[in-house]
Amino acid sequence: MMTTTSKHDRARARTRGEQGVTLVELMVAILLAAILSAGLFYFMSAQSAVYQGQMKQSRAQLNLATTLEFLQREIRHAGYGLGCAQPVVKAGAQPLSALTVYNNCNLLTTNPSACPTAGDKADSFSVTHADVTAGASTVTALALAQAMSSPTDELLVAQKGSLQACDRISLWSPDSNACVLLVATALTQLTTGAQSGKWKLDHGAGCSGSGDAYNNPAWPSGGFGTGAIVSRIAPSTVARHFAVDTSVTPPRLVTWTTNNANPSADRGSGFEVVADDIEDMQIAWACDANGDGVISEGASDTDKRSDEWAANVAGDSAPSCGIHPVSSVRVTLVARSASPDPQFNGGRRPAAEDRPGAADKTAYPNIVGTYTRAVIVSTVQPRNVR
Ligand SMILES: [Ca+2]
Ligand SMILES: [Ca+2]
Ligand SMILES: [Ca+2]
Repeated sequence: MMTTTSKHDRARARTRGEQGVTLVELMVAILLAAILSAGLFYFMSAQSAVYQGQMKQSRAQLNLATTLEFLQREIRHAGYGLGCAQPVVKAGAQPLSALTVYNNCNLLTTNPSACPTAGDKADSFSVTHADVTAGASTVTALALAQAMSSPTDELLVAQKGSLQACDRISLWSPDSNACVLLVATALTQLTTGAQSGKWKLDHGAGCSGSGDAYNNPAWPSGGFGTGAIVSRIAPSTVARHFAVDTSVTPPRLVTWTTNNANPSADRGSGFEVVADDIEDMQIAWACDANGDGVISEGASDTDKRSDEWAANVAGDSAPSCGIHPVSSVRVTLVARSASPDPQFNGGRRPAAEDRPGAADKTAYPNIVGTYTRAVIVSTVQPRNVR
């Protein structure tokens, strides 16, 4: 009896649909679960992309900070041990300048004499300073015994002091603050004539070719008068060059040393990488050209073309510093992620100084997505560029 009743109840329950689920119910449940899972997955992957982007950004910023610190130290030391009161900062090339800015010129690949004077590419720069461990104690000051109105005039000093052939020397006029750097290729004591007893410092070819590279400096218009200071430069000085290597992907900041007038032709044993993933380096420099105690910078592009900063706007011309020293150098570095983010398509290299920005799709048309970037700007006061 019990068995009969139980079977009857189960049959009745099935008939009323009070137990189990139908196929339609099951499909609806699966569909809802799929929609929820997709939403969750989308949310998680979006969070992951944000996280990855933030990681790229912070890596780029760390890279920039350490790179900039290194460059600041090099620029602050520029001129140390040169014995020159005003080592040169300019757009052209001169071996052993304390600090030389090559605007829109890649020293890795371009002879500085062929550098354009205006443009929109990464800048390069060179610094020269004595090796700190070797010290600058070898600077020996002598006085010019007769005026030199041109570089081909004889260079005479009353004593030769500790000078030796092939020493590098600087010639500095305290009156005009003019300064040039030369190599004394030979020393000879004169035995006849009015200048008998004086020492003649040859400054032409010789000394394993280095004289050829050095001894053709741009001569100041007023020349050097009698009494101008002749200093022996610390022997460990060597010019160090910095440029963005764009021949690799991603671009990187590299450095190498040579005193050759064309650093691109002499990279010695190659170059060293200062930092990976550096897309742009821009250098602007300033002096108090009007001597009012303030370095002025224009607010508008038009004003920037006539202010006391050089290379801070497209189409700029350098201020006439005269006897006023270059007292500020502004470095801008742009770091770029090593790989583009496929989910990000609005990337641009930001504008910096005289270089306009550019969309990734213009600069790198074949990439999928665009890059993450970080920018750092810092102004450095060179200590020995007086
Ligand atoms: Ca520039
Ligand atoms: Ca001023
Ligand atoms: Ca300017």
